[in-house]
Amino acid sequence: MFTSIDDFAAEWSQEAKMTKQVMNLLTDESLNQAITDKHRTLGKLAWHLVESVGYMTSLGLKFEGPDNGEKVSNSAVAIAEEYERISEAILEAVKTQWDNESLRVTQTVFGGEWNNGASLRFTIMHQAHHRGQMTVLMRQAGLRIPDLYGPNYDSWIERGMEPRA
Ligand code: NI
Repeated sequence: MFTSIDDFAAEWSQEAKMTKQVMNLLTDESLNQAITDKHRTLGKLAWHLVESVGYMTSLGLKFEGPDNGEKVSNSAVAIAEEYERISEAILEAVKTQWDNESLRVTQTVFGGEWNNGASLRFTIMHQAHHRGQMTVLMRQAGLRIPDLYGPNYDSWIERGMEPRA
């Protein structure tokens, strides 16, 4: 959990930057990539990262929610733009509407009692979880993936190194 708004702001900025890198590499065609037809497509996962931060309004934060999903969720560029907007909107909302004391306030979230600092931690972990799923589907769709927490297969090769199996 977070006990400091500044700590959240720093970490969210880093994480959102990585998510933007991923979103910016999506193509319209790749949005239909799925492991099986029973699972979420790459486009649905990307849109989920935009839409799901909307739950933070139930914590009392005020910011403009995602644009109509129907309209934008078929366009990789539109998803990336909407992600950029909403990721900045929630950062601004947390920085201006909460303080370090607010992070200790407990609220009911998804049926459990979470303090707001834990909700912010959840928001980051949830995003990292789905972003990881996205990179697998991107690979399957033939897209290049960015280095996130370390080099990937392609960047090992570009550096003249043996990719780690
Ligand atoms: Ni989710």
